[in-house]
Amino acid sequence: MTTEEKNNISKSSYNENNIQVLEGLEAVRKRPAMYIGDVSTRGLHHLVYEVVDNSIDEALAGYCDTIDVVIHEDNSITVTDNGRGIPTGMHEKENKSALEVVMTVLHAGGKFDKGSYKVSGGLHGVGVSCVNALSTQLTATIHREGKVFFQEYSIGKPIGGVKVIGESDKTGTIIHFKPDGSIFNETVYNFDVLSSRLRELAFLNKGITLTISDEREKDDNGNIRTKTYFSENGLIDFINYLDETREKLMTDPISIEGEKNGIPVEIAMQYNTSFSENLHSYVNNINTHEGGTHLAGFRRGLTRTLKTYAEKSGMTAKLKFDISGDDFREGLTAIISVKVAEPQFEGQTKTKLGNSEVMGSVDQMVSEHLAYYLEENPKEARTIVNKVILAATARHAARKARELVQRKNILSNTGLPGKLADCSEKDPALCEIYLVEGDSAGGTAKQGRDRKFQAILPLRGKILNVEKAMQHKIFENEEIRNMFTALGISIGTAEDSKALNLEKLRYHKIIIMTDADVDGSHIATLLLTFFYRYMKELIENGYVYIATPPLYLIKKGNKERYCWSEDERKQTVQEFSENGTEKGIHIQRYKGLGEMNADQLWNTTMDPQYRILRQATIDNGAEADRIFSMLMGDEVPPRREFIEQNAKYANIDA
Ligand code: 0RA
Repeated sequence: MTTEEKNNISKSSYNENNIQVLEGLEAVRKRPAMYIGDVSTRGLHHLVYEVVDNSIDEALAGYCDTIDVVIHEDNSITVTDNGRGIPTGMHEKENKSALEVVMTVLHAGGKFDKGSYKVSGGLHGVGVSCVNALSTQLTATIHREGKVFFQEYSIGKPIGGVKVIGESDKTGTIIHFKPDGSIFNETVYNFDVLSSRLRELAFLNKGITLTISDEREKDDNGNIRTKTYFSENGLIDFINYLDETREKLMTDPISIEGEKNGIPVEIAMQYNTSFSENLHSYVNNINTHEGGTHLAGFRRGLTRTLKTYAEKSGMTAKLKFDISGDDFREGLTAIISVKVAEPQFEGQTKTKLGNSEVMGSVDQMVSEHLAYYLEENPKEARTIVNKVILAATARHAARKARELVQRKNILSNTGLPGKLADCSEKDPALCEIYLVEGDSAGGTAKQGRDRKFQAILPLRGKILNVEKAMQHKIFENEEIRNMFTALGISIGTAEDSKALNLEKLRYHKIIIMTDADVDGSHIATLLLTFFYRYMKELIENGYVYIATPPLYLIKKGNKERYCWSEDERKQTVQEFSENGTEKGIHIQRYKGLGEMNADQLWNTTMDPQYRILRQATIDNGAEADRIFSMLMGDEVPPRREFIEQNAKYANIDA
């Protein structure tokens, strides 16, 4: 169904009788993925965002400054705000209370809000009625006009009318809902995922206090896990947060804020000594992963303004080669946030802004404000231009190195790396490649694999830390070149990674297999960082996985069992114990892949029937970016703290 068709349904259901109204929400239950993306953990979390977005709208309208989210023990959710409260009076057209209309009619959310246009509103902007349709139970409690109003619903249908259940001197809306387990295949909420979205919302909407608490997690004193987010300076704070472990080139980020041709534009940017570009763009608080016209406008304005300034300053007069657009963004961290009344989202994941009018607005905003900033801050301006010259010089060297490598490859005419043990199957959709730590484990994997569809590429020791290396070093690195060649993707720049030629990709499962120890997980992180920076599309398309070798083999007599966690180990030991004694139980801790023979490795880690693969996903691009730069950067304390707090990858939810 197209957006237009969806709008038609909502329009007709809005104007016509009850039966059609119910049909609207039936459609949501029939095809939930159409409305909230999917019915996996992503869709589950989406329900919370949908409700919170309504409160954010109320805050953006100027009536609300506090939003609380609670995860309850049964994985139901409460969202509370101190806004005006959803109106409860009679809605004439529908002949029922406005509250009931908001809660039961598709897309009815902003219908009464005449003055301000609705800017927030979830990835799909479907409204709280969708959440209602997909919940076994939902209650709305409204503090308004001195009273407390209440209505309850089940799978989108009201159970009784709106009741007055008390008096109140406050205003606000409290929505409590329990996602329907017959719709969602995952019903357990992840604190970190919600928490990081609320943090993002706090940065994107300064002045709002957002709190999340998790009643499932209590400390020894019975205190529940809670986090509160508030940002006074918005995007400037966001940039400082993202660049916490990077070495900054300016004392304060550049901040651009205003409205152009009726489009509110907010930008903050900072240069650092790293070599990567970290642009994050938002439309109506939604992360536009695939970019679009606002990002294009930013790039244009930035390039033109900096180029003009650099030429005028004479600093680039002696350069013997051209400066490319990319050079202006090396080591740049920037957030672009725009508000668009009727956004058109395009692209594979509907996260690319299509509205052409936005390009000019952002371009003009950047040009005007940045030109002014450069004139007013000559010291910072010189620093930026010097960074751009450095980037251009390095890129020039990198291109030479790359050309040399590619020429060598053509001359040697091998095609695939010598260390690759390829599979016989040719259909990429059926092929897997294991990237294995070390030649010895690589050898075992070669023996253990199913050579029909599993290829093995052993990697020697630690691969290059791409966070800290200049590009030409990356292209000269043999392990990295082998990976590109084996995957069938030509070596490109970080910029190219946004347009990888996935048709040439030779395997649709790329499986990182490292030892189950600290070094192993460091190598896995290095590889994930590499994919994140240079082949992000592979992660976005769900092609990247982490293998999980077992931690223990427990034997007693002829019984044996592999265990993947401490809990499993304890449970197995208990099970194998006889008369309360652990005598005769043998526990082997697998520290490395090398301790397993080929059969064991196949049985536990490579056989599709039994292995556990963890798929690498990016939930929150900005947060992933910060975490990678922290994990791979120079500062030890934040890294140690992160590793201590997170057993594995938090938002890079591998
Ligand atoms: C429509 C009109 C008015 C408030 C809201 C909607 C509203 C919706 C939500 C959803 C979550 N929290 C909310 N808070 C407010 C205001 C009508 C008026 O008082 O004039």
